[in-house]
Amino acid sequence: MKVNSSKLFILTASVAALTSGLQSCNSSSAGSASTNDAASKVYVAPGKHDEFYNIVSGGFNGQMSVYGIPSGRMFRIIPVFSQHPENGYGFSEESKPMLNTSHGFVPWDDLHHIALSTTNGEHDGRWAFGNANNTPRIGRVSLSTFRTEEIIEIPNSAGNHSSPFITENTEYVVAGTRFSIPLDNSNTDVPINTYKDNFKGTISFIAVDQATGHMSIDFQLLLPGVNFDLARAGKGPSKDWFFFSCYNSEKANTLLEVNASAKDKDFIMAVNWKKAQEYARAGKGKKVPVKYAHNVLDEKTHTATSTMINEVLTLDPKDCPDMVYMMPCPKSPHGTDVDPTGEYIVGSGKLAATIPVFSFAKIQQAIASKNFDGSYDGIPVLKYDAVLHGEVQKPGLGPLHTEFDGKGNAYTSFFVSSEIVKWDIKSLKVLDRVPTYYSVGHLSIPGGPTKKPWGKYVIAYNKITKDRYLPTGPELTQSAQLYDISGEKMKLLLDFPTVGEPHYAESIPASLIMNNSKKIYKIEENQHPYAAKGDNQTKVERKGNEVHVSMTAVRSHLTPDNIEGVKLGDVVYFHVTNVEQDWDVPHGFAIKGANNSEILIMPGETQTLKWQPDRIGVFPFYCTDFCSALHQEMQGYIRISPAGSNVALTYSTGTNLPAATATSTPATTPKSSK
Ligand code: K7E
Ligand code: CUA
Repeated sequence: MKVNSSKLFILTASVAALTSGLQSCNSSSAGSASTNDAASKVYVAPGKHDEFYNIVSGGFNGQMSVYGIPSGRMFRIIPVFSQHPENGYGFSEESKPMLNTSHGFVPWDDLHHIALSTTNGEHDGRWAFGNANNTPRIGRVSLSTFRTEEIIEIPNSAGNHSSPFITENTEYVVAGTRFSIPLDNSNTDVPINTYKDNFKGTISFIAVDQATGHMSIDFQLLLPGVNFDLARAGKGPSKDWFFFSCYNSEKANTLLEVNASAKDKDFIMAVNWKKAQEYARAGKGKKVPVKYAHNVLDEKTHTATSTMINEVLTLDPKDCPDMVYMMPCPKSPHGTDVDPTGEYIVGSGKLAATIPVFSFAKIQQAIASKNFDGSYDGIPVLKYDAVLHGEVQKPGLGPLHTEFDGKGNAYTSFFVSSEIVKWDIKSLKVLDRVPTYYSVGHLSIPGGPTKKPWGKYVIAYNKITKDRYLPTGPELTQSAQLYDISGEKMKLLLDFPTVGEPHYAESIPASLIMNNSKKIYKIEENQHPYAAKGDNQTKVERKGNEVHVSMTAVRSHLTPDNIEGVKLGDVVYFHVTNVEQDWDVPHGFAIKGANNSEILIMPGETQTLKWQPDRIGVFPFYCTDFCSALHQEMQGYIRISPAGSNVALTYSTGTNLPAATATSTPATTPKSSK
């Protein structure tokens, strides 16, 4: 049968009309402004890899998460400041010390900002830093293991929001307080309304060891009682400087919504950190007593240790001339961002009608010629007009953050007007704007904060999703949106849901990370004191009321898998070593009634689950990770006898002993220990 070609045309056309009709009714909300070829631009075929890793802060889930760009597929959650029952982080004996602080064990925090390490201002793929906003801490994640390796607490701080931001060669990670407070070693029991007299802000400079990544607080700056919001290091010509946005220059301690919005201008604070470092070395600082925890994971023992530190070096700008300057910035600035050349510093005044752009060259001239507009708490204030490159006029409402594409363009997020605006850094002309759905907070361009942005995409991290996804009750998913920025006009390509509340994120080419990705821990390097590197090293030992089980896990059994002679009142430590040496073969371990979680043990690693039996009986334990066809057989029992029982401590695998009737007779063939 021959089909009339004109009929075929009509049929095709009507299908097309129907399809486009469906699309537009799907997007009743202000629009799916996505382009026709959007799908192909984000499609990563099965088995193919994404071009970028996207490391995203989790906000109130205290974690980081890892996505692929352009697909928006999520690969991993990395627990940093929050316990994670999925893999036992913060529940296993080895990882618990990571969450120790001067306030004791703090198993949650609010992680807002990611900083990927750089060398010479370019991504190097070594580490990702993240901040704990609530109980001030900085965490460092290895981009080889995708695990949290270190957490350092920040003393004299409250609301660690202006963090973590890094210098060009990751010499320092900075951490600035959002809340000013009476300092830890002062009289802290003061009326809140003595804020102006008794409250101080601090910025901590945390040195990073280039070989190990280990962090130590080098010095702290003692600063006026403002709220530090965000920060960026300079780069290139400005590499010795750091820029911090401050709000509440009014120093209000109540109803900040009104009282911290009174002044027309707040500040961006410019700090010459090289000079600060020199002052610190020259003994200009003062050591003050504080208390903070420093927690480090040892790769060989797979165990974290927590050390309390009792002192910090503080620098007062009064004793250190030419170190700190204030630049007036309209009005309650949120983000402060430095362009890839290091010459332009963008302030995003949440309540301002313009975006001010400062010139580093002009800042240097103004300092040299002492072009000051008085001082703020003894810190020289530079004249606004003297340091201003210019203002972007009528950019939008509620500017928050700015990123750069390396081609002379800036992209600013606007919370109130729900859009991203592209503008030219030199001419300050607005070039393009696209809506976001809805109320964008941070935005991220791959390499955006570095000297060499990779460009190509901008990702919006939105605060509100409303009708964008299938509803899930009152609590809706958080969301990111991917835009193509390779052309003159920005084009929406994809919405993808995120976990937690995403604030800042960074993207890095996959090639800078994937080849260094760790596959296994070498069993011969395992120095865990309870490691069993083979079935012949497994054992059960009693130390008073502690019972230590050194157990192995291999496809598909746990050794030992029958344990007897444990009594009510004992505390049992299951030290499980995964003796596999193959990539992607984790084993898990869980026991009935445990008050913590399961644990996941990677090949070559030892992890410990503590278990306190609460009743007499026989308790099953099993592997929680479907590791082989006989995974379901990967299980065992532990028998708990009454406190005074004389059941001997025995353990076995495969011998089906001790005798079923015995309560007091020691087993004959199984290994026993005293
Ligand atoms: Cu979300 Cu960086 Cu805490 Cu702006 S901050 S959005
Ligand atoms: Cu091991 Cu399942």
